[in-house]
Amino acid sequence: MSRIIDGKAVSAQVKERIKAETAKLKEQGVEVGLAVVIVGDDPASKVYVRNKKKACEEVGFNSYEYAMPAETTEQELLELVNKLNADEKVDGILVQLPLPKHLDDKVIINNIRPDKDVDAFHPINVGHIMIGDYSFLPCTPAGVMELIHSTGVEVKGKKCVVIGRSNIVGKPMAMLLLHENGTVAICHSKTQNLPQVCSQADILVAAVGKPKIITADYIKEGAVVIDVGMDRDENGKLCGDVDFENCKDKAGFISPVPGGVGPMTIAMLMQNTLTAAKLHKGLSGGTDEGTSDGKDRNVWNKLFLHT
Ligand code: BQF
Repeated sequence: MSRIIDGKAVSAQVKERIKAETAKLKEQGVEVGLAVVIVGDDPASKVYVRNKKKACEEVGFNSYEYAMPAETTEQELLELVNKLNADEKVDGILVQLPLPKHLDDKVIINNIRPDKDVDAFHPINVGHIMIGDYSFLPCTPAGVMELIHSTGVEVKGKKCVVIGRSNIVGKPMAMLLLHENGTVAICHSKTQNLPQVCSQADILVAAVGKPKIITADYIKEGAVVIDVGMDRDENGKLCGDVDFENCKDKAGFISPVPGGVGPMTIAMLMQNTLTAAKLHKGLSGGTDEGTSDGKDRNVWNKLFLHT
């Protein structure tokens, strides 16, 4: 029998904590600002940007939206980024990806000030994550870690399999699991015997980008299954990489799509923006009182500073 992991509920708790802290900062005259830049009119990107703006309102941040036309040139976008880099009201800068084809993500990301890079995509921040010494969390992987923590299952010593090796999800995901002393394998399109490898995992994180390809034969009885997919099924309906109905009775815990990882990604973005504001105002990164369930997870304690 499996328990369904409620990403909406966990994200609401995280946002409540951020909201309370933001209100306290406001009493001290400190405000928190996030700039959200969107280029073009990709419908999915527009939804994501709306979700981020709404979350800012919920927690009490100022949000500044910059909607640029699809024809925006690299120079124009870099000018905006430089303006935001210099703007003291802006603690975090988020450039919504993917960008239109004529724009190079890498060039844009490399020009965001690392201390405002709340997506943690700048090579400086990627390096910090690799080393395990960082202030900005990789949003989606950090959200996955929070969902795993919410199950009460400890990562230490467990077999963890991450399917997908993107710079945004798979690679940093593996690092976070490793920092918590998991034994981690990263699988991808060239992996041989994928179902057999996955079915050994105590913790399985699917970030493939193919609808419902993970079926019960990939799952170890009782495993924690986290679905990062944002796919469309044959009817055009939003679904994940995991065939939820097929897997839910075999998994011990399973996250749904929607309402699993997605809301957590947004909550972690809020967390990073708060961290950026505190760093900019010379306040500490937070208290060091440990995680929400009081368990010591070395690196995590330093990073994600629950009160
Ligand atoms: C939910 C994203 C792929 C590529 C670029 C809540 C979001 C999604 C789902 C959301 C995502 C996915 C975001 C749900 C932001 C997550 O209720 O299940 C929130 O807004 N996300 C993004 O900004 O860029 C992406 C996925």
